[in-house]
Amino acid sequence: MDRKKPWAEPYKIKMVEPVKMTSWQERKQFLKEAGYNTFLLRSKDVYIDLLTDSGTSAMSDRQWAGIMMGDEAYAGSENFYHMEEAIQKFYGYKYVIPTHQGRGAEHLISQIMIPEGDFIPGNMYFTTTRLHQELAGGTFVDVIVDEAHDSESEIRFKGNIDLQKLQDLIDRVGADRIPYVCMATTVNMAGGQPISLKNLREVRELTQKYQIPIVHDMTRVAENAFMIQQFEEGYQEYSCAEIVKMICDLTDSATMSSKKDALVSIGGFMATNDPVIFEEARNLVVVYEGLHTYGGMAGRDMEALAIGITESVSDDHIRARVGQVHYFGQRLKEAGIPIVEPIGTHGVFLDAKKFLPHLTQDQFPAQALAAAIYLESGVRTMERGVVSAGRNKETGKHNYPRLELVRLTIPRRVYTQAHMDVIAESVEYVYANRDAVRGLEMTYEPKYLRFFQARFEPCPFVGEKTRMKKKRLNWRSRMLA
Ligand code: P71
Repeated sequence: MDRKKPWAEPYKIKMVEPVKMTSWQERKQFLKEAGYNTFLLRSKDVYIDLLTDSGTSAMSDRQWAGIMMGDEAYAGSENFYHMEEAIQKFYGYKYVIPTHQGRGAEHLISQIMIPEGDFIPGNMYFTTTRLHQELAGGTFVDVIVDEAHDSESEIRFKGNIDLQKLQDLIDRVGADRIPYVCMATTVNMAGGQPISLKNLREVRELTQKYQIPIVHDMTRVAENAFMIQQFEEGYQEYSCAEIVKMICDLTDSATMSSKKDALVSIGGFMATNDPVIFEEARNLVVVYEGLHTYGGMAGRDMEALAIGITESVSDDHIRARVGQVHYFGQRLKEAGIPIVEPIGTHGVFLDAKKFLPHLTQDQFPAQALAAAIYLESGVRTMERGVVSAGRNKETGKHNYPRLELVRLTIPRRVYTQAHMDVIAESVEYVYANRDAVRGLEMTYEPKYLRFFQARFEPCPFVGEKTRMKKKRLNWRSRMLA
C-alpha cells in the first residue's frame, strides 16, 4: 500500500546564514526608533523574519548556477528568452513583458486598460493593485464572497468571486464601464485563501457573456493550485503544474510578482494573450521599467526566474511549502490563538480584533500586536488591517476593513520546523499576556501606501497608573514600558 507522503523538505541544506537574537532592552529601543512599524526595523535586529514571503525565499543550487550564466546585454539577453519560454510553457500566456516586480506590471496593465471613471471588480483588494487602479482613474469594487471577510468561516475556497456581486455591478454600471475583472489566485488580504476552478469557470462564463476579460494576479498561483489538488473534487489526479496551466488558460492577461511563488529575490512580469495589449505594454515598458527584453531585471535574475518557475510547480516542493505553513498554523490553533481559518498557504494570520479585544480599531490593533510580538520575541510580522487599508479616496476617512490581521508569513525553503515551534511559543506568550498590549496612535502618515513608512506611538491606557499599581507583574511593566 502506498503510504501518504510526508511534507518533509525535498532538499537538504548546503549554505546557512546566521541569525541573531537580541535582548529585550535592545528591541525596545529599536522599536521606538522604528516608530512601532515593523517595516522600519533594520533586518539585522530581527531574529526570525516573517514580514513577508516576497523575495525572501532560498534559491536552489540550480538557480544560483543560473545566476552565473547572466547575459547582461542591454538588448536581447539570452536569459530573457529562457524566462519567456518558461512562462509560455508553464503558464501558457503568449506574450511576456518583464518588469522590475509585481507593481511594475500592475502599473502597466492599469494604465493600458483602465479608462478614467471605470470600475474594476476584484476578489478583495491588494494594496499596490488597488492603488495602481486608482492612479489610472478607476475604482476598485470588492466582489469576493462574504465569507472571506469573516475570520471564522471555514469554507474551503474563501477567495472565490461572488457571482451575484459581479452581476450586480455589471447591471449597475454597465459592462462597458468594466475594463476587466481582476482575479487573484491565493487571496493575500483574506489570509492566503484560494479560489476554486469551478468558481473561475463560472466567472469566465459570466464575463464572456459581456466580453469582459479576466486579468489574473498570479503571484501565488502554484499555492492555489495545490489547494485545488488537495480539496476540490475531481482534481486529485492532476499535478500542480497541470492545474496551474488550467487556471491560466481561463484568463486573458496576468500580472506577476515573481518574488513569491517563483522563488527569486526580485522580478515580475505582465503576460497576455492579446496582441493589442502586448503592443501597448511593449511601448509603455520602456518608459517606466526598461527595454522590453529586461524591464528592470538583470539578465542573471531572469535566468534564476526561469529555473524558479520550473521548481515552483513541482508537487514535492509545493507540498512541503504549504505543509510547513499548515504545521505552524495548526500549532497556534491548538494553543487556542485566534487565527484566520482555514489556514492559508503563505502564512498564518492572527485575528487582532479577537487577540486584543480591549483595543478599538482606531488604536490600530494589528499594528500594536505586530509591535508587541517583535518586542517580546524578535520575530518580525506584518500589519494587515486598518493601516494597510488606507483612506477612502473620496471621503479621506480611514477604510475600516472587517479583517484586522497580523500576518506571519513564511519564506519558502528558509526556516526549519524548530523555528516554527519557537515562533509559536512566542505568540502564545504574547497571547497569555495580551491585556497588557497598548494601542497606538499614528504620528506620521505618508500619502501613498502609508503602512510602509507610517510612524506610531503607544497611546496611554485609560487609568493606566492605577492598574499598574494593582498589578506589578514583571511582564506587564515590560510591555507597558
Ligand atoms: C507581500 C507582498 C509585498 C508587499 C507589497 C505591498 C505591501 C506589503 C508587502 C506583493 C503583491 C501581492 C499580490 C497578491 C501584487 C503584489 C505586488 N505582496 N499582488 O505579500 O501579494 O508585487 O511586491 O512584487 O510589487 O508581502 P511586488
